[in-house]
Amino acid sequence: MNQAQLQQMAQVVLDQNWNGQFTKPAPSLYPHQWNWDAGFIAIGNAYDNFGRAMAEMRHLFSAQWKNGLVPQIVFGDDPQARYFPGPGFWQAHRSAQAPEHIQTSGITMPPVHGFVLWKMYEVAADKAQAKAFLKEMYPKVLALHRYLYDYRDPEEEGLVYIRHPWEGGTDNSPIWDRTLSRMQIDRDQLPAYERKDLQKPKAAEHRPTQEDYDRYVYLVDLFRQHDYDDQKIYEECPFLIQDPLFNGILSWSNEALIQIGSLIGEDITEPMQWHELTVWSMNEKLWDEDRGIYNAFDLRAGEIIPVHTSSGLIPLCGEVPTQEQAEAMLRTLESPAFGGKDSGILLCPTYSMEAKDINYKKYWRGPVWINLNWLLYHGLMRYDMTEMADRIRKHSLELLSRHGFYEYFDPRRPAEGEIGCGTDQFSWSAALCLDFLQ
Ligand code: 9YW
Repeated sequence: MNQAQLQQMAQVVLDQNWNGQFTKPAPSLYPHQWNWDAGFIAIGNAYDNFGRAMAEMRHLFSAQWKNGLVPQIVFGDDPQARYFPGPGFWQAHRSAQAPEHIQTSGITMPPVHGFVLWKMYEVAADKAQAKAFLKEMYPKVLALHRYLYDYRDPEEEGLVYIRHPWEGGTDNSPIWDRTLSRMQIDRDQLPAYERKDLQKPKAAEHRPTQEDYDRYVYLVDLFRQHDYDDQKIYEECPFLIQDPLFNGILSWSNEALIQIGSLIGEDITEPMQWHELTVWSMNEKLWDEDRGIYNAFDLRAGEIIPVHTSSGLIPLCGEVPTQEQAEAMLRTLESPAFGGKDSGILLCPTYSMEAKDINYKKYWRGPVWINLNWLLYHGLMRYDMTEMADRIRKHSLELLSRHGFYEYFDPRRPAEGEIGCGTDQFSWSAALCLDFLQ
């Protein structure tokens, strides 16, 4: 398939998943608007459909909570939509902070919006229109970051915690295993629930387990019992994790807020302070000198989580590491753990291939995800590591053009069995393909 054909097919996926208000991440599995998906999708649309990219971001931020939180899911009104947990389970209206006119979940997601807006501006054909859009959105993204620093950084370290695996965007990442396993769940005490994500038996095998879902549900139930009060949740929640992917993305978006604020003549004192503190703390607290990667930190247990996943390499995109640290990260990427050099695998597995429990088909526990590849690509480019960046781009395009716009991929190029996994027609795979093709 040539580039023009691939581009056209990616566009078809985005068109088909657009419902007039927002782009569904996938036609049936994910029928609502998801937070970080919306950002990646807006980047893909910015090239040929700037109006839709703006509409996507406006729809997401129309559901921003009064305290600044931008929800993980904004629910659409399609009565056919089948997804658990729906608005009735979240009961976000228990919080006085939730918007009245639209239904949302009660958690957030990695704050991609700052760099998404900057990227949209960079590619915009009509700069005056794009600048006006930045002016409109800047205070909203600023309010989101302010929420994160005010409510999710209790020790004022500049490191934001997530309180649910879904907030991290990497639902069943091995990073969470230990924290989740400490949670003793009494199934009789859990609210009754029915999963809707197991309709397709093959894909169902790769999805998070029942034990995972019990814990996801337990946490949502805890949040709603506390009416989504951040302070009370902080006091009670067994899952409080400072994740390098979330904080690396936050750093990139802080930087973008500084760029945007400077361009439109806004005060940039806050993003400058945030940026400095977050970068400093990530290097002080999360950097693993021996292994050349960033770790996560379990705030509840007070301990480092030394689990080797590609999330620990994402801080490259926020220019968190020094040149020397970045070179150590490149060596990590080239090592047998991630197979970046001549190993024959497709980059980049999400979990160390040296881990005993890597599973190349299981969601966030091994497979390649296009959004993480895209973040890594940009991170490497920031340090002029063009050879590895190009390899990641090339591998991403090989996967997409040979196998389709799947949700995630088996990196081993297996002769038998599926390489494309999860749902197909996955929006961010198509959107970021369009960006990779530019
Ligand atoms: C779920 C929509 C979302 C992504 C997440 C991904 C998955 C939802 O789908 O979570 O029900 O599993 O893990 O990152 O935003 O694409």
